Amino acid sequence: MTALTDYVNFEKRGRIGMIVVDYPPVNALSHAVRLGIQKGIEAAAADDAVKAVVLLCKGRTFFAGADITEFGKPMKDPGLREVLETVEGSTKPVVAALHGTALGGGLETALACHYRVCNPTARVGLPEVKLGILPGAGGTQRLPRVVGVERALKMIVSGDPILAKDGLSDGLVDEVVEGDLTEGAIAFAEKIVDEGRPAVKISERDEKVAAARGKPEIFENFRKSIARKSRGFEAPENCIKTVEAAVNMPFAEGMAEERRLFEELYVGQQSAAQRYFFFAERQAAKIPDVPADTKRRPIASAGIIGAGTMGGGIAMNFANVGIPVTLVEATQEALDRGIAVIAKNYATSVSRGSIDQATMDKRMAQISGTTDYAVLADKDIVIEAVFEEMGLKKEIFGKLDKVCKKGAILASNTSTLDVDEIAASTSRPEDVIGLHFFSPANVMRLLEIVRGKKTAKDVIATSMDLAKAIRKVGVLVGVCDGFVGNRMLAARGREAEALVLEGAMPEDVDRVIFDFGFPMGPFAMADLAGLDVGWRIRQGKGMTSEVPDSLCELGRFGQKTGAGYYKYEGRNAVPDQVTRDIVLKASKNAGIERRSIDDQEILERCLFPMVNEGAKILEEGLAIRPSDIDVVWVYGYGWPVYRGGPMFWADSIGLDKVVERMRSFRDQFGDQWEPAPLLERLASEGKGFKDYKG
Ligand code: 3H9
Repeated sequence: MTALTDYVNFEKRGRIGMIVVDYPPVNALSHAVRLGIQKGIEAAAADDAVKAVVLLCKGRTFFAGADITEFGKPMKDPGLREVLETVEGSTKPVVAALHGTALGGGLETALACHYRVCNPTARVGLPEVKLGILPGAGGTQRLPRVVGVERALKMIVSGDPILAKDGLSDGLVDEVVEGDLTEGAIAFAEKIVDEGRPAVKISERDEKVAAARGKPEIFENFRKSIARKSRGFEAPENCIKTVEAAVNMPFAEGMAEERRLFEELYVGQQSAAQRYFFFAERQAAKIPDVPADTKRRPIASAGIIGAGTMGGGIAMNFANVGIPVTLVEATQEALDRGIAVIAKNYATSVSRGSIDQATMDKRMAQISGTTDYAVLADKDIVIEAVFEEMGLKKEIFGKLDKVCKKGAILASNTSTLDVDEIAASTSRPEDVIGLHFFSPANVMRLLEIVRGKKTAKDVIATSMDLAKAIRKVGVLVGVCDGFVGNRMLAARGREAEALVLEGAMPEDVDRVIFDFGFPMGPFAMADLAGLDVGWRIRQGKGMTSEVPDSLCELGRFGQKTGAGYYKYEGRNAVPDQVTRDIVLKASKNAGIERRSIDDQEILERCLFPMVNEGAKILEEGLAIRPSDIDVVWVYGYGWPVYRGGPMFWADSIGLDKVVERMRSFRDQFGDQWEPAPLLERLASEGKGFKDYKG
């Protein structure tokens, strides 16, 4: 065995040379790894006894891609493109042995090899688009030559991986190894040598790209099919252009075009934001005072109180990953209704082809229902998902305290209420935590995990793991009104309403927020959530807000009643004269002379209060880091990931500029615009939230 670099060794097994990479945790293609691969190919070339080469990785995966931590710094030679040129240029056949997830530069490396074998669970994909870039080491030119243009487009533009073995018939892999992968790869290499098979270069294949030549409609149709989903993103269009280049240009020119389009994205703001977000998401899982090795409580069964929209959606998350879940309702009728809604949701997925009937049946079989709390006695976790009323929640937690076994996690899906007060209605506040799901709970990725004053560390650690297990992204937050997400949303909502009183119409505000990249603006969102919810909360607090109150008094509760701020033609929101009249009257009643408000002011007045509220949340220690707030907003509210999140976005503007604008708004509109001390301080020191250390 020869060490080529710190992480790459060269070994020989008879006629087969082996380049063995071991760079935990995911064998990212860092400088030392790239150099090692290159040296390995050179070592094989120099050794007459070596007739073929196997490239394999130790640990949990084949290369997971380029080393993202090297991005944004000067790239040290050799670059991945050069290394892969060396690999493909080897006259001795190179066999890649795939396991785990061969992603991005990892799959590109495999495609530069002359043959590929995999184990049955290996997955391959080009997820670069999710980082705001495109595969920049030949992936866009080689993949279409293997799997065909349409399939390659789908893989490159969605970034979603596929099972490697599903590419067997296309030659994406040449053999699936059922037993030991290393032995299987060596045996395959031996076979190639025995049969005298050549070093096959994918770059020299033309058949599959030629099939799409002269058919621009393939690309036009594809563009149309992704238009809605890719709105605002720059990378998907560049990805498509690279595949067009693969079809219309010789390989070398296509590679140059790939490089040009890659560079264009790589130096852009969107890619900086998306790369930041990649690490932000992973960072959120780390809780400074909860050690990584904290012993978890086992979660093998769950109970949900309330089979309404939230309860049903939450139950689906458990059923989807095979955890049996029991719904508890006050009446049999409500229970039947709730379970019927779940069945209908799954049936829709079946009719859309996203799951098959057998999967639906398997998931439904995990879901049971009862009206009897006693059934909760043996559940590992119980999540309360009834409506937002403290009295009711306390009563339920009192009951759970009596019924649930020792060590069970007692969670509330509250979106605003004081988790400590709820916990105090039990004799075991250390077992109580907030698990705030976002609607629709079976779809939205965010889970705000609300830590009470007494919540035990193992309950926190278990909840963070649970989030991952049910395919959510958990963010730990502290107790305050609305927690992180809804508290910042309220700040935006207040200003949106003020803008409407001053001169904008709801559709003006919504358009600006939509164009910024959100899926919808605050008023369309309020219509979707139901205006009656806020109305009831205001009534409870003795508060009024003329425009939404007037809409509710007319029975306009939003989409579900066919009208709210907008009237609805199907799901289409149409601006409505009734709303306009209410708005004009409200302005008049408030003694406001309406004025024309430009888009920039709308944007800043909606989003700067969120940044300010975020700063206060950090000061109060209710979020661990600014990037956690960004994760909440991207996964919970559809903040466009290509703008990183509110805190990253504020940094990208410059906090000094944000503060300056806020001061001018303060002079115009009052003290609610006073910048938070943390924001002031960072701005005056020329820093950003990125420099905040808690
Ligand atoms: C690319 O390839 C560009 C080329 O086309 C062109 C070049 C010219 N680099 O996610 P996990 C870290 S772009 C550096 O928690 P899992 C991650 O931060 C790349 N670090 O594990 C974390 O660190 P920590 C295209 C990376 O099991 C740790 O590894 N490839 C990289 O849930 C564990 O990660 C991608 O976009 C990386 N490439 O999931 C793939 N990847 O422990 C990105 C991970 O300090 N990676 N880390 O928090 C993934 O999708 C997942 O990590 C993976 C494992 C599925 C591999």
